[in-house]
Amino acid sequence: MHSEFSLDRLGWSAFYSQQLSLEDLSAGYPARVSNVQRNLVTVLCEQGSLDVVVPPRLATADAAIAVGDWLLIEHEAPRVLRILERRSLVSRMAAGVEQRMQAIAANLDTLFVVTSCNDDFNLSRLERYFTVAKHAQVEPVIVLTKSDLCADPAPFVAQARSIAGDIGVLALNATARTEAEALAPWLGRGQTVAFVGSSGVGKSTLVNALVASEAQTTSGIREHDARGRHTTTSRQMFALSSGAWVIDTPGMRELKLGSMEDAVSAVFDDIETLARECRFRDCRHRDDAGCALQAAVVASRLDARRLDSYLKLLREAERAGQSIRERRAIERRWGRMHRHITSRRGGPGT
Ligand SMILES: Nc1nc2c(ncn2[C@@H]2O[C@H](COP(=O)(O)OP(=O)(O)OP(=O)(O)O)[C@@H](O)[C@H]2O)c(=O)[nH]1
Ligand SMILES: [Mg+2]
Ligand SMILES: [Zn+2]
Repeated sequence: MHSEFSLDRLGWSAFYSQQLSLEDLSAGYPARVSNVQRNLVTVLCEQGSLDVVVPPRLATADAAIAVGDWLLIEHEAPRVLRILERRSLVSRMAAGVEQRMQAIAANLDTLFVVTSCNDDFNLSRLERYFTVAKHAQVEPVIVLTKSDLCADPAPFVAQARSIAGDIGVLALNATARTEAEALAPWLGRGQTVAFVGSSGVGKSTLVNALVASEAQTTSGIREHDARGRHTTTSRQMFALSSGAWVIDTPGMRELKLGSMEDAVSAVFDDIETLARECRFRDCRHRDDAGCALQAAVVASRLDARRLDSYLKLLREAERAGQSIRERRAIERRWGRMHRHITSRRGGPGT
């Protein structure tokens, strides 16, 4: 592995440099996050690679540090001063009751949504990924792996294209190094891409194929699980000789939407256009009288699956917004109470 990287090689641009004042630069230097494991963050910078400490206020924030992030690191000690504003951020609602946003990868140009030509293939799940990519302002590309394991990948490609609009769709055998070359148009110098999708679809296989020339770099990607499978356990960024950066991520069982109603609307603009014809403005598009969407389903002009997927994602995004607002209100109340108590004690925080 290279021991040092120029800022330019790391993907630095004017967008980031204009965020730093002279004061910032006398306090610290920029570095890019290549690996995140709980509170341990590895960064790459002009001096090489180092592990840095994340202060609690940054570790527990909504959408805390993600692989691909640019950080300002203190000159004096390996400590994070702040996260630079992101060009793009792929995030989801954290699993569990926490109601926090979890950052998946930052400053991406392309999101490779990986699924395989088998049971994993699911149109509604692809629409979910498109929504997350739209919200993140990152271009999604669908990669259908295991083309070699199915009799004919063409029907999978056709189905994916039917919902993809102008999104790219590729089918390939990820275990054949030469086939990964189909991704080259997205892997130019300074580009950052990430692979996301369910466990076992071939994300690491693709990353391995792309970084094949730097063999020892790839050995860190995989760890055996109890069943002897190589399953990815952390998000990690690798350099390609083309000058691009690729991020491998662990398989996701659930990609829960955050508050992103606008992204849902954009992904399903065909449905939203049609919905203007509904008789009532507050139509729920279920069994309401005069619903243009239900009529379109009956007339086979709209897929019932696509309508369900739209309604489900819209409700999920609305609920996420609601629960995030509720959580923040609770935190504000606790914050006020805390300040009140410390001020009565004559402590700080008044
Ligand atoms: N035949 C064939 N096998 C593939 C293909 N893609 C992946 N595999 C195999 O599928 C298995 C899982 O691949 P991985 O690359 O580890 O899957 P992953 O998406 O990284 O999985 P997680 O790290 O658990 O999220 C491996 O045994 C691969 O060799 C493909 O296109 N064709
Ligand atoms: Mg993997
Ligand atoms: Zn309706």
